[in-house]
Amino acid sequence: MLTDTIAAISTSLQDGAISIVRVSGNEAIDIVNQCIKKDLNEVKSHTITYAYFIDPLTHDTIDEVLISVFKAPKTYTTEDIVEINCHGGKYVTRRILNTCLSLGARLAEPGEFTRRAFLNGRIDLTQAEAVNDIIQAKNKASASVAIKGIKGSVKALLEPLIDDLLDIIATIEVNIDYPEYDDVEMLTNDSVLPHAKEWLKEIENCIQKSESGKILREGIKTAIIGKPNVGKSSLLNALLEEEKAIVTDIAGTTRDLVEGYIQLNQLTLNLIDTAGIRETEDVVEKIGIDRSKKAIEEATLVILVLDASRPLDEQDELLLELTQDKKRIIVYNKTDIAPKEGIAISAKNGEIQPLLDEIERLFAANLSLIDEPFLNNERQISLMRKAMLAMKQAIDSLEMGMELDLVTIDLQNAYTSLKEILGEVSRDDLLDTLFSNFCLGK
Ligand SMILES: Nc1nc2c(ncn2[C@@H]2O[C@H](COP(=O)(O)OP(=O)(O)OP(=O)(O)O)[C@@H](O)[C@H]2O)c(=O)[nH]1
Ligand SMILES: [Mg+2]
Repeated sequence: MLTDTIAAISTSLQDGAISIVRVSGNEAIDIVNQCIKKDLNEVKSHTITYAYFIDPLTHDTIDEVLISVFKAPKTYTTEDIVEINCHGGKYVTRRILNTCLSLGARLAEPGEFTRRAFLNGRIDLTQAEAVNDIIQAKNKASASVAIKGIKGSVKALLEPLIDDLLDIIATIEVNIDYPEYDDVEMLTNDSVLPHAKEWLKEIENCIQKSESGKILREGIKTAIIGKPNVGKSSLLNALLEEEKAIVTDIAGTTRDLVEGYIQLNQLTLNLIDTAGIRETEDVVEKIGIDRSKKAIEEATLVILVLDASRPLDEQDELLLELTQDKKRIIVYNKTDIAPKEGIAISAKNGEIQPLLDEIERLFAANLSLIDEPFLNNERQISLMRKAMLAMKQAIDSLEMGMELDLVTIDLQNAYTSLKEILGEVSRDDLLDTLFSNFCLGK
């Protein structure tokens, strides 16, 4: 599969100033050579050549193009790559692609260029993932994590651990296989145990940081809750600075979840306005309330809105109780008509700064993590958790005085999980799923 030449449109397919058709593989230069009056074999690598792109069958001139030539091995895929920059019309771009296909290139699958970069060993799997992350990045934090990922931050983070582990595993194996070999240190449970404990600490620390980093990248799931009419929808609108949710003085206005997202400096909030929670006979409202309860469960942050102009009642108390184990902010709304101590806002007048300050304060610790290396996605984190379990198992076995040749099985498992993060042990079906999320031409 890796020997054929692939082609795809690498820019998004709409009329624009420039589009790029990318061709990668052994035949890339020969294929494009058939469409221009110049010889790309003669041009220096990593240079741009001006040409007319001609359909070799009909001899029609299709477009005036700039052709970038990247000769193996220092290229994105490590193969020869030719990129044709054409005028960005859909018709012309497609025609250039189709000409390359008719000359023997195969249409690339989504992510196939990056997959080749990985399979050809130029990047590890976490770097390949980061390529997709940078395309998907919605805020400064996710973009900055992604670019670090592309530079190989995860590999740099894991390599010392992987090397140490391998070192001990190898030594144990030598001890077992060549007991007479006295050049190599003789390990015992007591000498391995402190290492294993240290590794476990590093692994746990890494998981914890990675979880906190996830919030920065993906945004904070924030549910606005409160009993009917306290001003939840007004608050959502004030946060979004638009009249997204309907606001009335009728209790039970919001019956479904209304969503929106905002950017607070470096934090992204994925907001959900919920139906006011109270006991009700109304079927539609009941469904809305069930959803609100679910929204509380799923939220990372709960903003509990209380009405400052009315005394707290048992519904407020119930909500205070329902949310007590969540990361939450209790705000008093309508303080324009009833001043109040605490986080006091007036959603109606757009006076919500105290709430914004509190959100930033709550997540300051996450923000300070931004410059530290951590794992970049659920796939990586769950493999790290596997490594953690294996390491705990190893520690248990060591403490129970099991033979070292049994303990190495756990150490090996931890080692394999770490290698799997980098894609050095990988399964084809997993790779298929991973790369199918990529854009065409990437
Ligand atoms: N004075 C004052 N009135 C407010 C404020 N915020 C909201 N209101 C009013 O309170 C009423 C209810 O506001 P909503 O935003 O619809 O309240 P809600 O919590 O979404 O209500 P439900 O969707 O029914 O649960 C409306 O009449 C708003 O104009 C505020 O800060 N001050
Ligand atoms: Mg509402």
